[in-house]
Formats: sequence, structure tokens, C-alpha cells
Amino acid sequence: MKPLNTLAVSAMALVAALMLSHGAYAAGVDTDGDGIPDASEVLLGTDPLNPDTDGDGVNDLKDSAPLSAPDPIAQSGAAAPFAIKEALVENNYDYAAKKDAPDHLELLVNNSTAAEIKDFSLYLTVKDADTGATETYFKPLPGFTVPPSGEARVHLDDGAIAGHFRDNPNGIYHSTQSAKVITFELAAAGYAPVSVDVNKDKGGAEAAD
Ligand SMILES: [Ca+2]
Ligand SMILES: [Ca+2]
Ligand SMILES: [Ca+2]
Repeated sequence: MKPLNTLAVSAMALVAALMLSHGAYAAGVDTDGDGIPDASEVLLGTDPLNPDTDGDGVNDLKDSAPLSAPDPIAQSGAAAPFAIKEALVENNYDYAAKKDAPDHLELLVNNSTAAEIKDFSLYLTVKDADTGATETYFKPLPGFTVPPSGEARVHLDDGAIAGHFRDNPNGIYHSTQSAKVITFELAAAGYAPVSVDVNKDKGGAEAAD
């Protein structure tokens, strides 16, 4: 039998303790089916709608570090024919509705070639500037393409809008008020990645401001 690691054991112990202390959780809702009830995912900082919050291929319950994916992106390859033209972590704007949008992670990507670029993936690092606590996520971006000699935006939020991608609502970007440093590493199949660091000021990330 494969040995269980400490964090997975503590996650399971927490789930078991919650089930004992709150009988309702024994039959509690586990929306994403990863074995951790929704209410416990909030306490663990994981996403109740994603069975593998950090995208490393290991289910939240079995993951020894469910908010820490290793970077799977190859650093070699041809120079990227795309660039991150803008990276936003707050003060977003909804151009379609012509009004401020709730703070979220957003990239504007441009394409300097005459061909569409697709098969993007993103490796995201969120670091709390005060405590040094760091979360890392790997996110393939299926369906995201940048048109020839054009640009397109990646949005990471609650994923409710078609074409947007889901961000962990219980991660430190959303759950702490500390200043943060967020690193976006963006890659497309066959090309070396590009990356950018963005500082986020102290303050919440939930509401438009
Ligand atoms: Ca769950
Ligand atoms: Ca989950
Ligand atoms: Ca995982």
C-alpha cells in the first residue's frame, strides 16, 4: 500500500473530524466529488467546484500539497510569437458592459504572427508579500486562442461567463487582504513561455474598486 503523506492525512483527519462534529456533513454535499465536503474545502483553502484545485493531476483529498503544483511547462522551445501586453490583478474593466468589473486575474495577449495561436497553458504563482505563503496553480486554457495579428484576453474568475476560466475562490488571492506578488507564466504548445510579475496592493480582491 502506498504510504499516505502528512498533509493528505491531515486533510482526511479534518474531514473526518468535521463529519463527526457535524453529522450533517457525513451526508454533506461534495459538489466536485473529490471526497472533501464543500464546507471543508473552504477550511482547506481548496475549490469546492474543482477536484484538483492546483491542477497537478492529484485529487485534492490525496494531494499532499493541494495548493502547490510543480511547474510542468518546458522552458525550452522557439521564442514565443505572442506577448503579455497587460496583466491585471485588480481594477479590471468590463469593456462589453462599459463598467468596472470585480477584481480578478486577467491577461491581454497579443499575436505578432499571421497565424492563429492556440493550445495555451498558464502557470500561476500567488505569493503573500507579508507572510511569504505561496500557492501555485497549473491551468490549461482550452478554447483560448489569439487571432492572427490580433489580441485576446484571458480571464480567471468564477468561470461563470463563457470563455472565462475558474480561479480558486478560497485561495489567498481572494481570502487575504495582504499585498501580493502574482506571477503569470504563459505558454503555447511548442514555444518557450513568457512571464510577468504583478504586484497587488493591500486590500480585498472581491469587489470592484
Ligand atoms: Ca469536494
Ligand atoms: Ca475540490
Ligand atoms: Ca492537486
